[in-house]
Amino acid sequence: MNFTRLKLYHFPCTRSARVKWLLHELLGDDFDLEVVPLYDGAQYSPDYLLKNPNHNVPALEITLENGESTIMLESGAMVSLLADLFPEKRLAPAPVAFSLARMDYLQMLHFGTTWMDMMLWQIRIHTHLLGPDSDARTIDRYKNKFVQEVEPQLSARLERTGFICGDQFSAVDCVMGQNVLWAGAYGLCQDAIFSDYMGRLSQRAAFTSAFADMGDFTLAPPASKGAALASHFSG
Ligand SMILES: N[C@@H](CCC(=O)N[C@@H](CS)C(=O)NCC(=O)O)C(=O)O
Repeated sequence: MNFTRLKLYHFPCTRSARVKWLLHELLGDDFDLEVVPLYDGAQYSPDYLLKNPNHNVPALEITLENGESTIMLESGAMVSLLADLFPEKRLAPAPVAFSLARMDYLQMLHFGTTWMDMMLWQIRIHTHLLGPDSDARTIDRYKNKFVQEVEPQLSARLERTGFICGDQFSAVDCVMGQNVLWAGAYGLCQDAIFSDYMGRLSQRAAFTSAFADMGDFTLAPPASKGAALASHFSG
């Protein structure tokens, strides 16, 4: 079975930008995009909850060749699947026999979408989304952990090679690039090594396309909507 069309449910600069960026790398503009206005609470509409009970973006709608469609959730899984589906684009080491390159690629893809993501998410919700439930100690704890444990690991890689998994751009960089932008918005990843990395990434046409909507994003929901969303918005 193959697929005939892809549609991404997206909100600017969020985790769905990882997938949007990779789709631009793989398909140019030949995919569908629907913005889900998160700060209006559109992710809680009954229609959207049927697609994604986790009320978040990204969601990837995959139209199959028999005309049916299916929905995939989780940005890390999407990046992994999509990069493998287009081997000719060479954005992922092939999943064949054991290879150190594939091992490292999967490790960093999951590190970016789980461990790093968890810290950035805690910092984000406690800084901008939880209102009176926010806890400054949680922000400090995860900022310190990020600076002491995550940044040195990424820096060490970027001192050796131009991209996270070597001298060649890979799908992992769509995750890490978005994470570094996210971290930067919270005062992290400030060393020159990260701005140089972002400089290299931002030269890519697909990066420009993926973040062309950056101006539509604000870190905090508009004040009028923030309080209503705070009780259930997950970041
Ligand atoms: N683990 C999920 C997390 C997705 C996620 O939480 N997305 C946020 C934006 S970055 C969202 O849509 N939040 C809206 C909400 O929870 O109401 C993934 O990586 O796809």
